[in-house]
Amino acid sequence: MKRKSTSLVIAAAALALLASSCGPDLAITQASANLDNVQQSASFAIVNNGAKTTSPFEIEILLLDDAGAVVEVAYRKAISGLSYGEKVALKNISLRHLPTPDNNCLGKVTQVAFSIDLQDVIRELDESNNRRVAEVQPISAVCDEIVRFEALPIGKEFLPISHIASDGIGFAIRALPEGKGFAMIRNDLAVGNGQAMWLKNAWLEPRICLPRHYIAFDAGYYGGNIYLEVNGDPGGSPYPSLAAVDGAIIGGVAVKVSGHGENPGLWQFNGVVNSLKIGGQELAIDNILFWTQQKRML
Ligand SMILES: [Ca+2]
Ligand SMILES: [Ca+2]
Ligand SMILES: [Ca+2]
Repeated sequence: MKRKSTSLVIAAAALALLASSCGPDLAITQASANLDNVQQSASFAIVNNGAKTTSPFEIEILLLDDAGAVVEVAYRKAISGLSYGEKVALKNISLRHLPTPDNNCLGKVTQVAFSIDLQDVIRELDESNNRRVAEVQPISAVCDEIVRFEALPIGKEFLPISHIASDGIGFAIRALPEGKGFAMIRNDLAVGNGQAMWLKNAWLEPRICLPRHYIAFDAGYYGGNIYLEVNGDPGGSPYPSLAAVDGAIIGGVAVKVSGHGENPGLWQFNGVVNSLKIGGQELAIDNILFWTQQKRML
């Protein structure tokens, strides 16, 4: 009995070896989604387990409802090809730009589907390992106060003191003590989606006229000092690093921060915010959520 199972294992291994010598096999090694009231992001990692390099192909993330219907195409990327054993890992892809009143703030999304080579342009040894589905809880947050910075001109330097507006929220740009400050809209950063706000020795001050109970945004820290002022309290500003800020209570508001330039994260302000200023020497920001409901988020 034991000999038989051993020979079966050997035969299977030989078949696998033979098969792997014949072509590529793209496979998903990680697929996860944070899709809730606070975080909307996904991580996706793939590998080529076959012996041949692939030609270009696409990867895709779809948001689906209970019936499997597509609510939004969340992400699509062309991969130029993978050689044997080569991996691609995409961490914390932001989906924070997607909830809109038109799609019911993604309130019907219960599944996130990750696919490789959906058009099947690559002939693979195994076509059955190219899709994974993660279950998620539907979002119950309102989404009409997200600042996406998509309508502001790219590349223009907003010098202190400038006043700009995006998605119905006004902002003042002010100078940090380090001087020669400006803010600029860029579309060449991994932070957020599309256009993002780049702070170079500058404060970004949203004009808040009603108290907010939670504020969060995508962020990438590229170095230098971080300045914060919440409800008039500067806390320990300037903070020399993300670690120095994370977990701070400033103006009675709990602050959590993460995310460097190449691996963006989320900054969260949990508590009653009547005024907020965010200052960075090299800091990118996008998809700012201003939450008005009196509901604990964390
Ligand atoms: Ca495959
Ligand atoms: Ca295929
Ligand atoms: Ca944006």
